[in-house]
Amino acid sequence: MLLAPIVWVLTVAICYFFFAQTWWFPPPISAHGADYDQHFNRTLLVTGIIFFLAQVALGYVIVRFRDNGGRARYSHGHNTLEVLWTSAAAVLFVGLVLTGSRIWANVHFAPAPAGALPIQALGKQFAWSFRYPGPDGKFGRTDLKLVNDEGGNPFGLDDKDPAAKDDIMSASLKIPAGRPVVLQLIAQDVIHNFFVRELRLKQDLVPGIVIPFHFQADKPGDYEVACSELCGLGHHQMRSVMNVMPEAEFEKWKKDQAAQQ
Ligand SMILES: [Cu+2]
Repeated sequence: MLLAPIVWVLTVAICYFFFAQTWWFPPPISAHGADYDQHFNRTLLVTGIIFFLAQVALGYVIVRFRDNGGRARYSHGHNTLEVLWTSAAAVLFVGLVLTGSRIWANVHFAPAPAGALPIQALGKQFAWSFRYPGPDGKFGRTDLKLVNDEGGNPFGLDDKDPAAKDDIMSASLKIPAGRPVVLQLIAQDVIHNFFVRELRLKQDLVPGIVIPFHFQADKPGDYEVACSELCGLGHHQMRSVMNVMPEAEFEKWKKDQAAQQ
C-alpha cells in the first residue's frame, strides 16, 4: 500500500521541477533557439501529460489489485486497446518528429543566407582557432606543413600568398549581433564538435572535410564554445568563448586587428 503514495509523490515532485523549470537552459540568443525551445516545451508537455497519467494509473493499479487473500486472475489482454494505444503513440511521436525535423533542417540543410559573414573555425586537440578573411574578403592559402602552434600559425597560413597577408586569427570567436555568419568547420586530427548552448546548436567537425554551418546570434554577450565530442584526454579543456558584439564594435575590432597584421 505504501508503494502507491510513494509513486504519486515522486510523480508530483518530478512534474513540479520540470514545470517550474528549476534547473533549466540559459535563455536562447537566436530565432532558431526560440523555435527549438518552443518545440522542446511542446514535446515535454505532451510526454509530461502521458507520464503523469501513466504514473497515477500505476498507483491506482497498485492499490486496486493488491494482495487481499483472494485467487489471482489471469488476463489475456485486450487486442483492440493494444492496437489503439500503439497507433496513438505512433501518430503522436511521428508528428512530433516531423515538426521538429523542420526546425533542425532549417539550420542544417538550408544554405547560408546571402551576405553571411564567413569565418573559419578549426578544432584540434585541444583548442579552438578562428580565422577571418581580412579587408580583401578572401581566405589565404593554407598548407598543413606550415602548421605551427608555437609560432602562432595554427592554420598553416602560407605567407607567400598575397590573400593570406591580411587574414585575421583569433583564439575566441567574435561575431556581430544580428548578422548571419557561416562557419567553415575544419578539424586537424580527430572528430570534434562545435557547441554553444545559447544557440541550441551542435555540429561535428570531421577531419578531411569542410562543413559549412550558419547561424545568427541576436543578443550581445559572451557565451561558451565547448567541444561536445569526446576527443581525447584533454577534451574537457577544449573550450573557447563566443563574443557577440554590436555590429559597430565588431567592425572596429576587425579594423584594429587588420591594422596589426
Ligand atoms: Cu574536441
